[in-house]
Order: sequence, then C-alpha cells, then structure tokens
Amino acid sequence: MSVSTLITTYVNPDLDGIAGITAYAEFLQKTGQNAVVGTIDELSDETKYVLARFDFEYPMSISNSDDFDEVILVDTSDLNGLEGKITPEKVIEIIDHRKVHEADRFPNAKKVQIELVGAAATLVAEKFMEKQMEISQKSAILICAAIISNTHNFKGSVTTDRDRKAFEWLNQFAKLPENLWREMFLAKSDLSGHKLTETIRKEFAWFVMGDKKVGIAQLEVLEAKKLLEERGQEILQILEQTKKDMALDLIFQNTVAIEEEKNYFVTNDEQVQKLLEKIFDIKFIGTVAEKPGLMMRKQIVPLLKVELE
Ligand SMILES: [Mn+2]
Repeated sequence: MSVSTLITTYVNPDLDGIAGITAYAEFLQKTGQNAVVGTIDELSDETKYVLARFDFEYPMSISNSDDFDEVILVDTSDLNGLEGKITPEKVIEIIDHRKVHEADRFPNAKKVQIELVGAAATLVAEKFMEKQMEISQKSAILICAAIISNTHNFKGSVTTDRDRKAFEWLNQFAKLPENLWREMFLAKSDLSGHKLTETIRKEFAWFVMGDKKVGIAQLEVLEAKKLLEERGQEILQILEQTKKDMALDLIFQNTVAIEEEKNYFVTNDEQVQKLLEKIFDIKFIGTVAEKPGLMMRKQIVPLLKVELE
C-alpha cells in the first residue's frame, strides 16, 4: 500500500500557511511525490479575502490527521497551534520561520527547516528558485500575498532580503495588481461591530514562559490609533474575558499600526506593563504604550521569554 501524506499548517490557518502548503504540494508533485493539502478549521479572513479576490478554491478541509500516514507541517512547529488534531509522531517534515518553536516535540521529523525569514512561504518559494522550476500563477500569487502580509508590505522589521528576492522572482509569474497590499490591509482592518471580538479571538495565541501562561492578542490595522481611541475599553474587556476563559496569568495586545509604522501595546495588567516597558524602553500611558517600528508577535515572544525564564 502506498503511504498517504498530508501537508498542513496550524488550526485556523493564515495566509502564510495556506500559501506555503499550496506551493509546497505543487513542488513535491513536480518532483514526483504526492501529498494532499488539508486545513483544519476556519481560514483567516485575510486568506478568504485573497482566495475570493483571485477566484481560487479553498483547500480541502479536514478534521485531523487520522486518514494520513505522514504529515508535513508548514508555518508551524509547536503543539499549541495544532490543538491536538495532528498526531506529532506522524510529522516527518517541518518548514517554519519562528525562533521559539517545538520542533523537538515531533520525534519523527527527519527534515526540519526553521529559518527566520519574514514569511514561511518564502522558504517554499526558494525551493522553486533553487531548481529554477516554474511555479503556477496560483502558488506565486499566494506566496506574494503572504509575503506582503507578513512583512507589512516590506516595512516590518521581520523583512529579510530573502523575502524581497523571492517576491521579485515570483511576481514574474504572479503579475500582482499594483495596490494589492492596500486592498489586503483595508480588508483586514474592518473590525466593525463584533468583528473586533471575533478577530481578537481568532488571532490569539498563548505561550508558556517560565511558570506563566502568557496570552498575546494581535491586531494588524490601518487606523490603529482611531481604533484604540474609540474601542480601547472594549478591547480591555475582551482581553480580561479571554484571560479568565483560558486561565492565563498574563495578557496583552500587540496592535500593529501598519500605516503609522508603530506598535501599540494594550493591557491593564501592571506586571505586563512593567515587563514591556523594560524590554522595549517604552512608557505606558494609562493602558497603552507605543513603540516605533512594526513588530510581530513572533519577534516579541523570544524577548519576553528571556525575561520570564
Ligand atoms: Mn508565518
């Protein structure tokens, strides 16, 4: 019997994960290996937006890894993000781009590529580039969009030359519309009504650091300042409720203000405020502190870990 291989990413995938698994399945197929793309739970709104924008079909939805012998993970390498739905022993390969990871919790992962580029999808693009292999327009568009999203249109501090090079190469195939980045960021800035709660919950992640369970919400928006002025109280309430629901010790929100090129940290937890003030040399005024530059959660986590462990 032949071995069935699943390519997947974390539960509630974002665009980087979807781009990575779609393109990597294509790469494997072109090199004579078959693997099935499957995703668990709902795709992020941004992913849905990009799929609809280009008339792409959704990847196959699955509940867990039960029907597969082997699993390849792209854009994830920790157990939390998989929510118990992927059997760690089945994972044979990992492609990811975060400093804090748990690749060693997957005992059969013989191939592990973890490199700190802006988008995990960049690592997949490089596989095509190395072999000078043609890539489909669909995979090229998805990876380009993922790079734009992850690097905040190349302004975020996660951006590397490798992301820029991959984007340039891919765009020959993708031929992206000029203002796609603005379109994409506008689409994800719509937090009207209860979209605010939904988005915070969906984009939420938590980590164990020392003896603390730390939750970090992350919003990437065009008009962050306005959002915080108008709905700051609501955000604090959502954080408070999430902290209770998930039995967290510490919680804060990383608000990534794409146009202002700033981060706004939001929390009423004094211990977190002190920690963030120390790490970033910033000052909380009330429940908000601002920091120039665009920093993603995955860059904040290692710095917090050093303080807490
Ligand atoms: Mn990613």
